[in-house]
Amino acid sequence: MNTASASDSLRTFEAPAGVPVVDVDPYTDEFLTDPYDAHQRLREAGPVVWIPAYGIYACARHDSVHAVFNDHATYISGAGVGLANFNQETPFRPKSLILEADPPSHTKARAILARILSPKTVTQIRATFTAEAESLVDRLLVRQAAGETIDAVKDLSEVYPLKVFPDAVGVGEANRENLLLYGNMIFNAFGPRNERLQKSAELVQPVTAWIMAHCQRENLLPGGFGDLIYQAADAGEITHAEAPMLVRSFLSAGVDTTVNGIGNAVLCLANHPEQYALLRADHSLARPAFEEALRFESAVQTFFRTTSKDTELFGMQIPKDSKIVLFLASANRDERQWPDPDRFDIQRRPVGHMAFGSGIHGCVGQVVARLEGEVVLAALAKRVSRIELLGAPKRRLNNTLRALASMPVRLIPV
Ligand code: 4IA
Repeated sequence: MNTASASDSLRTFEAPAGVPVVDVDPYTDEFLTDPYDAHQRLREAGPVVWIPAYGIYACARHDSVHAVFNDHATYISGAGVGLANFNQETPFRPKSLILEADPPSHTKARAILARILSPKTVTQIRATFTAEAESLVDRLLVRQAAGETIDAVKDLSEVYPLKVFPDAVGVGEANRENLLLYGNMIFNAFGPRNERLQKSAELVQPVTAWIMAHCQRENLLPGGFGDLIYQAADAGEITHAEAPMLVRSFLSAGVDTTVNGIGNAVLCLANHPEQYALLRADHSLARPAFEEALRFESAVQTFFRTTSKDTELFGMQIPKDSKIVLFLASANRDERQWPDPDRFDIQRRPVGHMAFGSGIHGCVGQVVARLEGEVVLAALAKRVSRIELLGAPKRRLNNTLRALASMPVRLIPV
């Protein structure tokens, strides 16, 4: 039912009485390339609307996105957080023990991941993450001085998370790029079964065995985040069969998100040189600048919930087992929430943005994600006086991620 794709263009789903209809397809190239006008249309139509092409409810305002995220008993995750309804179709992979789960099982998995990805962990890894960011930017400047053109995606925003995060998890150096192929497929799979998903699934096929192998204890270095999961299994908190599944969550959620969070942030700063100048003048703006970039160009654009019962949301009746898409990136540009929302302003403190979600499923890795973003922007601020785009950045269209394929730049050294 809900797997209708743009190719079924003649087929639409009849709107429930009283719910405003917005006739958009959030999965076309046009929408994904520049979603912001369509987001505004969705917000204008009301807090809860109907998208006939997929037969789904949608929330695009900050208040309605927040309300759904914060009522996890009514709006569940266990039926999947993408378009597919796992009550009606088989998940494409075994369900995540944390993402696609509800209390009480979610609570147990969450507690373990939250302990591993804690503020205390950040204090332990901060020096290493900072040093890696600084040495990467140094190496880029050396290569550039030798005549190379630097690509801020291929050479920076992909390289940095692929170094520090698998190091922290305890994944060996070889073939880490597989994690990017895997992430691209996972995030496409939250959308419809369109050509974009098919292509990424074909590309990931040969690396699936590598991913699954790196969820196993024997392929995880002692003391890393992955090993800590197995230690939790040794302590009886989860079973040894559950451990590789929680490691899989690190490998699914921990790379493509920060790759694009950092890529989007660098692009925002390149596009807004006066904001980069502010960062240059005050390096303590690195963290708020990353936060504002998350608001302005949210790496994760959409997530779904499924109703566990008949309910009412902002006056709209929603039947049990309905899918609701939440436009996080639209909530983050809602003029009802943010003054001048289309202005990228690193001095804004965008507390309450939805880029990490909200409520019991709010990003469990956010302290590590923020650390990565902060130290990369701070390393640039120290060594680079200006970031010049050498050509139009290219997007990597993905059903869920606001992703970049390439961004040729000149980094003007200090
Ligand atoms: C998982 C929301 C996104 C970052 C995410 C993707 C996959 C998983 C969790 C979160 O596999 O558990």
